[in-house]
Amino acid sequence: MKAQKLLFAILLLLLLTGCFAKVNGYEEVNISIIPMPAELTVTGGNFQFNGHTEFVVENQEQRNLVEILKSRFQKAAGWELKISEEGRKENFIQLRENNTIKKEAYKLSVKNNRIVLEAGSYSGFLYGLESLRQLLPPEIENKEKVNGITWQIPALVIYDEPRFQWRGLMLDVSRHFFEKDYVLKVIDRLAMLKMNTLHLHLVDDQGWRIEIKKYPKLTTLGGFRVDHEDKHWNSRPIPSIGEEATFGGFYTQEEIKEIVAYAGEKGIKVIPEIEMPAHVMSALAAYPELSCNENKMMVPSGGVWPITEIYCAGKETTFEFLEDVLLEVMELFPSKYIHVGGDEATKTNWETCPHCQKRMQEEGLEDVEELQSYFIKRMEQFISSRNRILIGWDEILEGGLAPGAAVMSWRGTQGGWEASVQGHDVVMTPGSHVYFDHYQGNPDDEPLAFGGYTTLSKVYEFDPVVDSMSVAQKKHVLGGQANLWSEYIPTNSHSEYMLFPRTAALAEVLWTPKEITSWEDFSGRIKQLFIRFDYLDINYAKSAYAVTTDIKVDLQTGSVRISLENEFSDSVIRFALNEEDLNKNSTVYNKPITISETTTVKAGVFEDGEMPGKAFEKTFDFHKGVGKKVEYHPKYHTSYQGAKEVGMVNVLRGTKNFHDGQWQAWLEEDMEVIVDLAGPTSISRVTVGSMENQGSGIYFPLEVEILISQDGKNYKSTGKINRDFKPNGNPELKEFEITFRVQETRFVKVKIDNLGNPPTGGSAWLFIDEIIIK
Ligand code: TNX
Repeated sequence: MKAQKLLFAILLLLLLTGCFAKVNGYEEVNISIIPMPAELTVTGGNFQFNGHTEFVVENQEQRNLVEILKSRFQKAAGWELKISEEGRKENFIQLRENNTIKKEAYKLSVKNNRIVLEAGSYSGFLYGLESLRQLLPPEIENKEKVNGITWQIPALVIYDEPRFQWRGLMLDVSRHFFEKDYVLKVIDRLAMLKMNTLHLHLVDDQGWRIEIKKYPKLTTLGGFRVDHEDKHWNSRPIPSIGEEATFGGFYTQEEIKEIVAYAGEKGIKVIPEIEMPAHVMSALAAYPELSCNENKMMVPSGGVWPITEIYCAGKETTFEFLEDVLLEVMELFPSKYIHVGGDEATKTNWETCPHCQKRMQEEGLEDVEELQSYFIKRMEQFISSRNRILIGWDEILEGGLAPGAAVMSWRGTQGGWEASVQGHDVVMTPGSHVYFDHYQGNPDDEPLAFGGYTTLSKVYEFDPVVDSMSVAQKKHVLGGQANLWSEYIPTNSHSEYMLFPRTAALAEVLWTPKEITSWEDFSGRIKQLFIRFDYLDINYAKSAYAVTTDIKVDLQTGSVRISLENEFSDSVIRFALNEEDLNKNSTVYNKPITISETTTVKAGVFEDGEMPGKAFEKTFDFHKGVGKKVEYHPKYHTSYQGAKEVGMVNVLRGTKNFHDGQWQAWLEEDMEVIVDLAGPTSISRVTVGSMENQGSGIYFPLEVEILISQDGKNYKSTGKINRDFKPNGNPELKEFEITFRVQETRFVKVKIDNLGNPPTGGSAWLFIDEIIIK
């Protein structure tokens, strides 16, 4: 590490003095490994591969391991490299077992005439070979022979080991089913990034995905639903009993074995998740007797909320069923951890079910939370009696955590924090940083997603260890994991798009020592990885190239300053205004653009004359209210303050991402806003922007009224718009526009009626941005 820091300092010095050709006497090298190795020292010179390079191995296992490279050279260089067990003098790659090296760690030494890879474990060798692969030119990923490549790598020494032992990804294969072959592909990509855990979410309301021999209906009935894929997830009709269910699929036990074995070869453990007691309507559709009311139901085709149809916690048969299922599951998955879900159960049925009530009495349980805790504790006893460890979502803390259980913290890191205080192991998967079902760029430019906003750089900020943890607590943090929930992800290519490149950022923060992680450095390396992704036909997102804006309103002059930003640290942004074309010769952005009239801004990140991402284009609608004083009755909610006092009049419009920092919101309350135009002003139109996202409790207004006044005391109405509540599954933006004959006025009052209490219960959010006065 020290050597690396020194090297870095020298590099920086050379960069500053304008001399970059040689480093410490050695040729400049371009090393781009993700995740960044823990310690790396460039020693000068190169190792050059040729058709006579040999692999030198000690045993059959190593023979299999070197296939990672051998097969690539075969395709991309057209060489059939030999593997032998006899030593050579030069031009070889030797694998050498060294039991003093920690599990998962490796040492790689590249000299001019030889490469030696030492490790003490299977995965250590794998990771060393993956690093070698990334040291080679990206063309090594090509499926066909590439001519004219010098297959050489810089001489260096790497000592590498992971920061965390749990480097995971969860695939939700229930909401949408993904065929075995796709799962195998994901495994390859995880291995390339030195990830070691694949968590399969095999059960949820919308589909049971693993064959269980003792309960065949789980998959024949529970694996399929009525096809409503053409509709938004949250507006799919509830299927009637007997409707034809054709959409779905499941893994046979043979396929599961194949997945587990394949993953094992790549150093990846597969953790099965069998949800309980909620998220199991697919099981109840097959075996209704496992629920409290025994209602007949179908597998739902889309969103269900709240989840009240859950397993009965009173009947013994529920536990017998689950134990049988888990026995088959444990037979198939050798993993130490068995995930039992445990999240989001609405336990209203338990409150009235005679079986559950009887159980609570007999066990002396105070409430249904304690009944859930009883449920999980019982499963924990069963699982630990089989020498496995139960892991569940952080809800399993409620009502008391089972003694040997580990916790997966998803509602932030708090659950993990609490569990670690109690001495339990935790895996951090906070929605804020590693929910890959969230948007990775501006929602207007992205495929429909669950919500949220988790950019590449945000993932890079993820740290499973919370600063406020004690040393003892930190020891309980096994690592971190990203979750790809698939409500909105119906295809393989869409799944890839959500996974990459974010999984690369995740891999680095879970592997690389925190002190040497650097977003600036990663920004450069990830672009090199993109070249590999291209060769591998990975449908990765280019969202990180998007241009975003930051707007400042100058309250003195009423002008607006638009800053253009891009999350990569070294980007060149070019821009064009109004009618001008945006191209590689457009003006390079270097300071904020000031506007004082309606202006269209086009911008993009350019690299080598190309624009890898999407072009940004937005018309900033300059209007008479911009930068004017705004009075609120009542004030916006503290959770959604937008751009505060200028939020309604800063020309920047809220997007479908309700966390985008533009929206101001009111919960259940009506709102009244007064804009003071600072002097008599002629106006004839007021437009109010709003959003609906019923899945998240956000509803369009019931009424919008515009009133004007000269003195700020006496107001007269210029018009209003009324609108009835309508169920709407899609997030939607809408403008409420009121026009009237030209009026001279100083104060504009906007009065909005909030829906208040939606028919589905709870309180309605009212989201407004912006008030456009013309
Ligand atoms: C919450 S995270 C869930 C999932 C959803 C996800 C969508 C968790 C344990 N439960 O059922 O798919 O949010 O982001």
